[in-house]
Amino acid sequence: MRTTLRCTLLALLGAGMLLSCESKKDEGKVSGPPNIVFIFSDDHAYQAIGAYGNKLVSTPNIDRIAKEGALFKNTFITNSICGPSRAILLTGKYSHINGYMVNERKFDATQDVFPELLQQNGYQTAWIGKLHLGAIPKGLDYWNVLPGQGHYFNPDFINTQYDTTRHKGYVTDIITDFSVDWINNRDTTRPFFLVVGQKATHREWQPALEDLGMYDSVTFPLPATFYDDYKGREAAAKQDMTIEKTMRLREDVKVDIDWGGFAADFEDRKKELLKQRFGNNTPTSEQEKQVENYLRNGMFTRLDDQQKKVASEYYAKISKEFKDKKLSGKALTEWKYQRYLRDYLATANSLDRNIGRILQYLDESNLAENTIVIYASDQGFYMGEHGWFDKRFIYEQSLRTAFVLRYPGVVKPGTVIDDFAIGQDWSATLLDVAGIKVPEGIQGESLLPVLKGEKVEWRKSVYYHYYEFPEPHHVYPHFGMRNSRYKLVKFYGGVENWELYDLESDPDEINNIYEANKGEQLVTDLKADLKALMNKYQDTAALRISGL
Ligand code: SGN
Ligand code: CA
Repeated sequence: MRTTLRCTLLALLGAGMLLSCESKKDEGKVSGPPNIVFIFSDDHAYQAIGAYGNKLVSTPNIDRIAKEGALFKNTFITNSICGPSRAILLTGKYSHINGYMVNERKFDATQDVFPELLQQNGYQTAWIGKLHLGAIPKGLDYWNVLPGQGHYFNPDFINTQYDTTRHKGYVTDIITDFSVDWINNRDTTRPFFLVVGQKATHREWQPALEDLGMYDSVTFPLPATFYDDYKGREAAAKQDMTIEKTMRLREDVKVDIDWGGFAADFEDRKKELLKQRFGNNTPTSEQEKQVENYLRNGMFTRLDDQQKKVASEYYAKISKEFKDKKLSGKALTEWKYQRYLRDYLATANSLDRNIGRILQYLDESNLAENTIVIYASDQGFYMGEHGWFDKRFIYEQSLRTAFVLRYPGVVKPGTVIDDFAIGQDWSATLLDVAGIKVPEGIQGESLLPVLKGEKVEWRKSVYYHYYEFPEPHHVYPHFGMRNSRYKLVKFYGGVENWELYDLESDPDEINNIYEANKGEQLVTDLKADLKALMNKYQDTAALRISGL
């Protein structure tokens, strides 16, 4: 039996000095509610993580969390884009209930969110880094957040006083610095809840300078579905998120970077980007300004001369290679794919390194024992599967997200969980962990029994509903359900068909077997399950559209 005694000297106004001893240790578990560090990244694909089976990358710190705690193999984000995922985390509710269905809207910040319950129960609460909700939710004592998507280099942050300040450096490092500082300066007599909202690995995948080129000697194998022809899948055929066509040579692949923001083709670039973002709609002057800012100030022009020197030397080599090779057709697409993965994974390297810094800080400050550390991505992401980048579809790579967690004394090291988790479960779980009753309205379940290995009745299927259309990636709205074997999907809003996959015989989801099974009992049963889920989660709009 080990005993840890944490003592804090508190200067109490008018009461002199008080010695407060926070918690006692029993059987390896510190008593009192645990601290919670929730590291939430952006677009970090589970396929890009060692613990999830990738042998070509190195993610020792995410792997460490999994090894010392639990790895969830089947966690699903039920509306696979950024803002909606964060709204799901905060509210524990589906998008149609919390109202945040598509990106770039204002989150209804008057609604209940679980950090407020933690706060009311003695926790100090903070959100640092990417939030992307257009509003600050209730229940946070402190925030220092990126405006919108934020920038990789020398990013601006908006703090609790609503002051915007530019900070020199690389965003993942800075968010980690702020996080460690906040923990360091907290009130040590109370537990804390901190979201470390990382921007990495969002498009345009700008690695930290020290990581540039780290994967250049690796040739990544093409996924089996890289040259998918989308046969039998009308919505998949109509998207705009392929490496071949959608991925930009300049901003994404970083050929011929416009370091000054005033390249001769500025007007053409502006037109192209406006089209990609706003389609055929006439953009408002605000939207036009956004795009101009993005081109002039967005990615590369923010770097100072020293940073620019390092990055431009590296990317000049890339541009030269590109020109020398005179690529076209498949060779060009495959070259873009390698470039994409190299920058994406190098960006992820800094993410993992900074997770390591947080783990190390917790170790060194004797906080590791009584702190739950969660690492999760806001959704999955395509790494060339189906020829794509981005997310949105109910298909596996974007439906499923990385989720590992360490909870010393409660979760056995090396736990692997197959049960289905959804983003809505996070709020329920963390309230449960803190000993707070989970409110009725939360649509997720506490994962604590599952984490403890208790035998419990658990969900056998998951419900999904995606909305954002047409821009930016022309993915038609759809809803559906997935169980351990089948996935049933209904597209609407222009593409009106159903899709059905047998994940056992077709894990890549390329054979839509809906038509072949339309009259069969299988479809009747799956539709009944889907209907039950729509009723359970009160998605009346989907019920109406489905005709079920
Ligand atoms: C931007 C990106 C899109 C991406 C969305 C949403 N375009 O619009 O590729 O899907 O963000 O991402 S870019 O030209 O600005 O890079 S999310 O993670 O915030 O949902
Ligand atoms: Ca995201």
